[in-house]
Amino acid sequence: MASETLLRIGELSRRSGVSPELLRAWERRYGLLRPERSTGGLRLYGPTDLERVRRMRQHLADGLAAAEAAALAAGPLPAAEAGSSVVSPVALRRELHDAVVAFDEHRVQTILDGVLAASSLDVLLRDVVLPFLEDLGQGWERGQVSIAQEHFASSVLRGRLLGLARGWGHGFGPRAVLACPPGEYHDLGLLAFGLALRARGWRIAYLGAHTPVETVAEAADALEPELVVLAALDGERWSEIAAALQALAARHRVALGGAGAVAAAEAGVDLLALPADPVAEAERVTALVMAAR
Ligand code: B12
Repeated sequence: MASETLLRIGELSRRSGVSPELLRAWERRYGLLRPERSTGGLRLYGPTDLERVRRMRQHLADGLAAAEAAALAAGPLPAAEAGSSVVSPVALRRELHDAVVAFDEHRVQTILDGVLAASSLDVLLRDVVLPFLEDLGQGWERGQVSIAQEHFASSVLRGRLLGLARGWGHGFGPRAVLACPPGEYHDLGLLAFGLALRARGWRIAYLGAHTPVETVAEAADALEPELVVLAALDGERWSEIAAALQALAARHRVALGGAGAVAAAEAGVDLLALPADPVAEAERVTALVMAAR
């Protein structure tokens, strides 16, 4: 197996939410995990191990005794669960779609676990989650996806992204303050942007949806971030807050993200626009800020 798909125990613990001590105990007692060894003798775990841990947790949550849960979790995995490194993003999005229309949260998490185990966060965001959300919106427009299914999908994905965001305020990298302007509740793109920045070493202060500009300004004055980003899908959001945004931009480096960003200039707000996908824009602003440092 390619070494980049193998995880050390700390990373397996982070991705699965199970402590390293408990992972070792499950490996020792039940043979749940089957790590490979690095040349230095370190245990390295693959996507199948991650999937077994996830199944173990699920069986325990369903009330099974540990030995029974481990016997089931260590059994053979269905082909699609045994690692997704050979599955295309299009196929994964189709699988996600099927899981969502069946309201199968467990399955959604399994697919995302597989992507994370087999590739990177950038791939998860850029090639799977964000295009999946767009497809979902189109399905909803065509009447193939119900509002309930759409809300279910965005809630599960939002929860998962926030889980991945745990601890993103720590560290020593450049700091970003992220928010959506008043009236804007679509924050998944902004969340993805925060994660992509975090993967590039940033510290994130996330204020989320529907945030007054004055509140963003308070946070920015307190934190002195390298970058403040407001994101909106709707280009109408800027005109009412144009003056407050310009005042903020006089004190901090401010950029606008999301599909609405390009309309800001028409509303008299002349700020750096980040209209492309969150991963590409995270790469761009990281280069900008690093060059300015
Ligand atoms: C999930 C969703 C919701 C969720 C949002 C949950 C959440 N916490 O984000 C909920 C249920 C709350 C919701 C509510 C509404 N929604 Co809605 N929603 C969607 C859906 C299905 C996905 C949105 C999404 O996250 N897409 C993923 C993003 C990342 O993709 P994107 O917006 O195309 O962004 C691209 C780039 O702009 C960039 N990007 C996006 N954000 C950012 C941020 C930064 C910093 C950067 C750098 C880049 C970046 O990345 C993307 C990939 O390139 C879309 C369908 C769609 N086609 O997008 C409808 C959609 C956006 N919603 C729509 C509507 C109409 C609404 C409601 C008005 C419905 C209602 N009647 O209540 C409300 C409005 C709420 C509000 N005032 O904001 C319309 C918007 C039409 C329009 N252009 O104005 C859409 C397009 C559905 C449709 N086809 O009609 N929605």
